[in-house]
Amino acid sequence: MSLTIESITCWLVDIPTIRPHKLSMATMGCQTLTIVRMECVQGVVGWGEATTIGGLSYGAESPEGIRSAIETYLAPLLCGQTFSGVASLAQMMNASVKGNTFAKSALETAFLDALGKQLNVPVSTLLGGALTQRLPVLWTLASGDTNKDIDEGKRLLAEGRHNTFKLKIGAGELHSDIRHALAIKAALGDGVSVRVDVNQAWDLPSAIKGMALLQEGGIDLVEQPIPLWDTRGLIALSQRFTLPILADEAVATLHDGYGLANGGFTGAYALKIAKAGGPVQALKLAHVAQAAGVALYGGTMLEGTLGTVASLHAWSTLKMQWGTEMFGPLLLKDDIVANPLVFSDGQVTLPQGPGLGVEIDEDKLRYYARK
Ligand code: MUC
Ligand code: MG
Repeated sequence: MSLTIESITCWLVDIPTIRPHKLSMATMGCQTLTIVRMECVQGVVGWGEATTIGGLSYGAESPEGIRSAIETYLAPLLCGQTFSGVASLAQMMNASVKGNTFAKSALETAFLDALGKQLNVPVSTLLGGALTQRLPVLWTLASGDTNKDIDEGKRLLAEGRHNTFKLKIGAGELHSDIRHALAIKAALGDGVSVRVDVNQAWDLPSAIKGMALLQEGGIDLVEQPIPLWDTRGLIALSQRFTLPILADEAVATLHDGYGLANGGFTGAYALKIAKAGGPVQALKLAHVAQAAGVALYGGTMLEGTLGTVASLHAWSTLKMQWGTEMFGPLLLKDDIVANPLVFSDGQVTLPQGPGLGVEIDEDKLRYYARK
């Protein structure tokens, strides 16, 4: 079984968010999905997606840069070539294109979707087989206003949609950010897990102060408190506090995961298909973490349904000690799919059809595509 890639088409799709989403480095009012359509000579079509957050403020690839890398370099490289699977696809992309893992992730996803359709199996089957059909999903409270976040959290708890929350801090002064987090924790109650993501905003002394207060206030997990380059600091923090650390920006590939674990990091890794270069590449990092006894968490770059489902197929093959945050589609006012994901009881259901199991609404794709 193999697939020959005939053509690759790329769109930038801009979709407004349901409310401003405030992170330490940017406030989002819109998300841009870089959508890829991969047509194969065998008659199957695969779809993939890459997203980042806040233009170039979060990561090294912008939506426009992802599209350019695909159209200028990766599509000409891959079109006309035959691949027996993701291993040879990744080998060819990596031999000619350094980095650009977001662009590679969209292409690896599209290839997996096409291969699953050709073989009439879900992508999860290609990745080892799903251990579960429903995965836990938290929600991020990040309106930028403590009372609005409390109201939103209480409403989602009452609706039963989520029972775990992540807060975005780091944009404000340390003590006011801590007050914000602890006020939300106190309002939502003891039975509700509340975590914070600092998105690299603190230096090491601030992180030591902040983590002591967060630990005492009952916060369950602190994500990427210090800059991604400070791996020594992250390891030291992970050994100093009982409050666990989730490494996000600091751990993109299996090599990062190996380095941190080898240096003595305890805690968890946020897996993201975009950071690693695709679902299969993210699973390589997961397996390094498993070998080192580091816990796992299913992370998002706030993808729409396509990227979220691609991630879910990969995460479904793993035991995720810290659950997932695959809520991206719920943050968007609309999407380009005909069959939206089903979220309920703090969980999301993995689509069952061949490939990703996602049907594209091409009218919506045309409507939202950047002209
Ligand atoms: C991040 O750094 O984790 C994930 C959830 C969310 O609200 O933002 C993203 C980015
Ligand atoms: Mg994060």
